[in-house]
Amino acid sequence: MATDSVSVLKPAVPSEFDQHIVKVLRHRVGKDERAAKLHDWYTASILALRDQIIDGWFESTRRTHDAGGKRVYYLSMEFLIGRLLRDALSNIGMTCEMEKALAAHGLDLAAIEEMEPDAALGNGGLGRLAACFMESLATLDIPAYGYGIRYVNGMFRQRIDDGWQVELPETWLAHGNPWEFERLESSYRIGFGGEVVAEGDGVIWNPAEHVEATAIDTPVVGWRGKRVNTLRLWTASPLDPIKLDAFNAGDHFGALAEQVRADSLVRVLYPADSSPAGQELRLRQEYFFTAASIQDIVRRHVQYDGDIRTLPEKAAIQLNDTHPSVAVAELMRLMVDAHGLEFNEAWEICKRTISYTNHTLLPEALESWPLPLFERLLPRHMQIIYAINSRVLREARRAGCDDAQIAAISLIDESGERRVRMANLAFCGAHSVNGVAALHTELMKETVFADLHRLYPTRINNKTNGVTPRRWLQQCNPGLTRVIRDAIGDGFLDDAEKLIDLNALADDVQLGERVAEVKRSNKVALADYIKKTMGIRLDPDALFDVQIKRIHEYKRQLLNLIETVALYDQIRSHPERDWVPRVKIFGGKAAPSYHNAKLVIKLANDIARRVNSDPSVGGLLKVVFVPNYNVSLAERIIPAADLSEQISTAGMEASGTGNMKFALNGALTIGTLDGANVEIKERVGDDNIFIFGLTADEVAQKRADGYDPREVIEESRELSQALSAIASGVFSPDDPERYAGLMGGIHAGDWFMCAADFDSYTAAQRSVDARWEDPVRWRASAIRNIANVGWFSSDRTIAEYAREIWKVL
Ligand code: 26V
Repeated sequence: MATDSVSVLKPAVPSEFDQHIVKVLRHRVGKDERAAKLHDWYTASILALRDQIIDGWFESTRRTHDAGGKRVYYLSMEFLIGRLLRDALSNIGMTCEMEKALAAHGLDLAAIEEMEPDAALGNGGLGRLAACFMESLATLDIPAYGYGIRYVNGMFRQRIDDGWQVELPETWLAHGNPWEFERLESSYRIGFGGEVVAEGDGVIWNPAEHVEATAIDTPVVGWRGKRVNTLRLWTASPLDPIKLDAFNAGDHFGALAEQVRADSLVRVLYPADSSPAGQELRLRQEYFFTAASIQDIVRRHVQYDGDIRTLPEKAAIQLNDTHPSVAVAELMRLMVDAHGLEFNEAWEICKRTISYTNHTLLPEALESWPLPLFERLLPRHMQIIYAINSRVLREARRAGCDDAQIAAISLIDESGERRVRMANLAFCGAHSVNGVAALHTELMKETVFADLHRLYPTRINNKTNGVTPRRWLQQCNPGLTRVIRDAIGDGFLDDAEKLIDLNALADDVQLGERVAEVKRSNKVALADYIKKTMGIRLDPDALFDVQIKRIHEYKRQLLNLIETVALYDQIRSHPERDWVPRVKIFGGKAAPSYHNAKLVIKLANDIARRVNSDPSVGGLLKVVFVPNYNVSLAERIIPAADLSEQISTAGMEASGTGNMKFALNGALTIGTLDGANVEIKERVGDDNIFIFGLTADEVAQKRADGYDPREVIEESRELSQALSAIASGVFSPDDPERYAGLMGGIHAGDWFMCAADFDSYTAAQRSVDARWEDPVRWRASAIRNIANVGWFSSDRTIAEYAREIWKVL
């Protein structure tokens, strides 16, 4: 039988594609079939596939050029792409062909796929959103460029040593990157520092230093290969790689200083999504990639159109958060200094071209730069920002703003050491400012941007986030995709909202069984992986309860852990009860400098060690912290989840996108009314989601009223027991004081409302148990989740941006 199946796959005559792979292997990789290692085949496969993609790429560019169409430019410090092979194969419809071609050489596509390193050029949600958007832009046939930085070291690799996070550099480029093309002809000089001098009517900026930005392009294939867009990442090199005179004089390091300075710009992704990295290098990175991108956009436009004034008709520039907000000043600088436009005219063109997305309201996360640093690094931009500010503040005064309102609107924060506010700069320089979920957008209007919103009441709008159903359903969960196709046909592959047809079948017991079978086999696959990599054995029939995301206090992994301890305690005290067997799965990275987040990781591991080795819970509870959570792990874990934990303190998670991926894969959500959870609830229906806890308004009210967590803790026996167990060292006998501070924080102020929401959370967990005990209802709920979250496709999100902001659809 086995021989038969191989002979079916092994064609007598090699396919054209197979021949092409072999040719590539020989001529471009430089190996013959007999000498080739798995990695050589991996490189050859991607290069051969890339050859198939390139023609579509040229064709897409030509089409846009001929049509004189408007292009979208998505500027983002982060693109969290993950792997590309399966995505490109599946979108271009060549998965089977590749499988057959590789099988002809005794190779397995899945093994080849595993060789690809994750392109982890992002921290989390914001970067992954940019990656989903790139795919949807190509899918919707919208001409677009993504602009970012080609970091040599992306997100760090996380190792867990004795329960503690250790950060290691990730060298994703170590074996080359077969996807990319270096574009030496697309290079720009980027200046820093120096001075601004008057010249004729205008001024010129004489930077003290320069680096060269060079484009490196990666093709992005849309669904069914309709369009191939470009992800253009910048790398840096010195104008003068070695100062020979210095070298010859014996100063070998000094001779290479410029090389080192350039390298450092693209060396690492800042891993802090816990507080904006205030370092000069970060501002240099921001200006470096923004200036290169804006210059590239302007050059392309002027080359084809001849007139900078028509830029808004041909280019829509979207700023992914404030990291590229210096684009406002750079575009103004090019128009005024290089193209001789009058300031006011340039300002109107700038606003019509640029739009800005806000991704967080947390005040400590809003970027601002010390004014002296900004002025030293970007003296001309500082002047331009002052000029913009004076216009905006005069406008505000005319509109009747008082001093407090003027101070809030100002691009310069004058409250302490003076700082440049990047969010205000982006807000003022853009015609559209959007939030990423309905609740988030309303809170933007009421909180951080209240005064700017009063001045420009039509600027803020909402674009609820989405995720690409290709990667997050079809590719990561082929089993479920097959079941859905059998149930409702293929329409949902092209339009995720057609999943809605599953509603009519939600109570179909047979469909429920098929969905459950797929879920179980995904759980078996995950359990195998965890057994192999961590040595922990999981019961695939237990409820897989998953919280995977960056570790952050507002995301409340701690609430989940406290509940885990309480549950552990309950199981031990009442072994006679019918407990639902649970596996609590955690994963996520902590910013290296974020002390409490790192402590939460240690706590998860301490609890896991204790619980997993306690025979008295007898397999009813297992706790796993999966190391090095990344896109590829998400693709394994999400299809295997029964329960999705989306439990942030209400008002603090702008949207969340993991929440959408889980629901799309048939997990039920336990969550607060925060971010996009609110809209998920509206769509899946109250009966198919477990909502608990304070609302955003209640959180704000409670904080204003002077909330005292001690009262809540005293009233809840379960909570106080769990807190004191953790605080007294039950899980850290080697260092009983380890969690005293963390638990003290809950008693002292409980900013994130873990205590306040605890009882409501445990109650919701017990209703999860009750639903699990009724598999028919659980499955019907899972189907209703899948059916109703097609709206959270990034195709829908991008179509909204395209119609309402960019005006390209
Ligand atoms: C920064 C900080 C700094 C200080 C304290 C907390 C905090 C939290 C997050 C950040 C990063 C801000 C930008 C960001 O990554 N936002 C995420 O964007 C996603 C895509 O829109 C969205 O789904 C997440 O809810 C949002 O946190």
